[in-house]
Amino acid sequence: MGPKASSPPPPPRVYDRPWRSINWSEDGQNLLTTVTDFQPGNAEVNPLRILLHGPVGAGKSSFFNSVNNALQGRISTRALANSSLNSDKTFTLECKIYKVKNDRAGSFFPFTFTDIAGMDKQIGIKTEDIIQLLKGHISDGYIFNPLKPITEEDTKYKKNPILKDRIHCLVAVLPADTVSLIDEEMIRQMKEVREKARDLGIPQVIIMTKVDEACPLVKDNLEKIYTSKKIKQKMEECSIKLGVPVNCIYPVKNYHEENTTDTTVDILILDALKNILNFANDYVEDQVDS
Ligand SMILES: Nc1nc2c(ncn2[C@@H]2O[C@H](COP(=O)(O)OP(=O)(O)O)[C@@H](O)[C@H]2O)c(=O)[nH]1
Ligand SMILES: [Mg+2]
Repeated sequence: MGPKASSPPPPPRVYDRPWRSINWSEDGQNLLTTVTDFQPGNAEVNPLRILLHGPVGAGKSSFFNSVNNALQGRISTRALANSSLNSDKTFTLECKIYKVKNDRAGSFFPFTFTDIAGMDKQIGIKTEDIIQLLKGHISDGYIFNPLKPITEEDTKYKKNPILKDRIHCLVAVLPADTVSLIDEEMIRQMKEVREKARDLGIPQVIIMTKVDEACPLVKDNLEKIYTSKKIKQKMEECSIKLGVPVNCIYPVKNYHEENTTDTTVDILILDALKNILNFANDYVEDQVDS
């Protein structure tokens, strides 16, 4: 028997050098300090308001929980993450605002997350409702009714919102593993919200979740995230879908089944949070200047 014809080696799945630099051994503490010490530049706009939007199951609640875990240094479950994977129902249509407790200071961190139910053709929040939220018309506890348009008579409707009532950063949450499968109508709605935010000057970022599900190398070792070709490719896909530049996309792995916190997971979460806070703060300062 002669030698077997060898098939060409598979193309490498990693880049030689990471496309974003991170120091996995040192950045954790620095990031924690930066975020913990963060104070909005404008005392009248405290807390900064961050809106999470995206399809049901994208990992919005898990992202908030992950921020909470990274800042508390322990696992806690604040927002109810949906544990059923093929769930096609939203948990709630209530506009819920989440704060993170700052144990050291005995108070709350100067930002909030608004976690709304995913937009869904039948039962979710409509694009127009989200735009009202961006502009600051909707207070905490507002119950969205998909069958009934928002009315100015509702006690939770703010007729004349000011800068502090608005959303200061819009965060689109997309899952890396199934981004290709998200239905076109959902993407169209998300784009519409994003474009509206852009017209209002509100900064926008994408949190790309479930990097562990998208790339086995990353699942095995999260520190490989910025050298994985698969992850880069998924980020480009997210960028094209929503029209958000790649440098405003933060890939993360959320805490979802862990019992303890992990420095690498924390670093990615805190880095994303730090950037979101800086964008939100810049927006507020620009609005005051103009
Ligand atoms: N493997 C993995 N699963 C995740 C991640 N983020 C969220 N999940 C899971 O995805 C499901 C939906 O997450 P959830 O936060 O409820 O999504 P939401 O509907 O956008 O709030 C849950 O089962 C989570 O445990 C992640 O980064 N990696
Ligand atoms: Mg949720």
